[in-house]
Amino acid sequence: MTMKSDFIWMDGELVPYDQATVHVLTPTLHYGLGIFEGIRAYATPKGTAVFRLKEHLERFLNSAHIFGIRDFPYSVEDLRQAVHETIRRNKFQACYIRPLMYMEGSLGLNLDASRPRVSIATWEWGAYLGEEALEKGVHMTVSSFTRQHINVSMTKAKLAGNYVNSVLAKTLAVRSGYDEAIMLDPEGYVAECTGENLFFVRDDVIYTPHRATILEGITRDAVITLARDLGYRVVEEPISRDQLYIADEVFVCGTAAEITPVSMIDHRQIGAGKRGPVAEILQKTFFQTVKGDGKRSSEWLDYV
Ligand code: PPE
Repeated sequence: MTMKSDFIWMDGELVPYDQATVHVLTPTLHYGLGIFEGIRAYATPKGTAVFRLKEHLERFLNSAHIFGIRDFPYSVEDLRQAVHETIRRNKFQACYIRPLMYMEGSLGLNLDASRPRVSIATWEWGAYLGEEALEKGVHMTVSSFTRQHINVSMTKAKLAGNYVNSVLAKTLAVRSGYDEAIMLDPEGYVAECTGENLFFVRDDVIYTPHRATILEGITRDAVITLARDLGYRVVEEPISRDQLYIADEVFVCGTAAEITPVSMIDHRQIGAGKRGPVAEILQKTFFQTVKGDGKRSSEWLDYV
């Protein structure tokens, strides 16, 4: 993956890619004091459209609020215009969008010692777990690392520092030969993956962990909505790892991962060991929607 683009938006200005730098003493580099978003824009017959841009930017501001940032300098509408401008100037038809809030000022563990700055980068990003994975599915393992306790960090905020936990789990999983890690919450229930939310299907009912310990994924919300539109019953409740082992299907979703089936968990085949019919219809409906040809497209697409 190359993350190259012509320009990166930095506090109101489009800066050439090579000049979009920060100082080594930026507090964010030392303490992980950052907030980010991951958003995708898709090519549609009516031009480039950003998927659920408003919801992503609202979550960005909510993350700052949870973290305790006072006087955040931009509104959702300011950032929406900035995202549009960044995509237009980079001439992307489809891209990934990465807004980042980082702190500038003195080093110090008091958040009030520094002030928030915002950048928005865009790049072309293909299938997160590989193109083949969308059809064949991936092999996951249940991580020995526990997802953060809700009073250790705060999972509703997309805090940069929270991702150390994800990096530990993902790196160990990949070095051990798996594609991705499933993380359990401190009580031992299934929470989410390192960068995706998780679903399973049993007897045509779709299950997903309730919101308490997870990032409230916007793709997760889209999958629940599309599944209900298709007539499926979707249940949000505590889930144990062995429920996954005996599921008919397991799949994960996220902005980067879109909808990716899981074929094996901890060397146990899941269902038929490939993409199942529920994941397939949801993938089809999801891709139709983001490309402008779904019942929910007008509600969820923001044309650039
Ligand atoms: N859980 C986690 C921990 C997570 O990071 C993501 C997104 C999700 C769930 C799904 O949320 P949503 O994108 O709103 O559906 N992960 C982002 C970062 C991935 C990365 O490797 O960086 C993403 O998909 O953009």
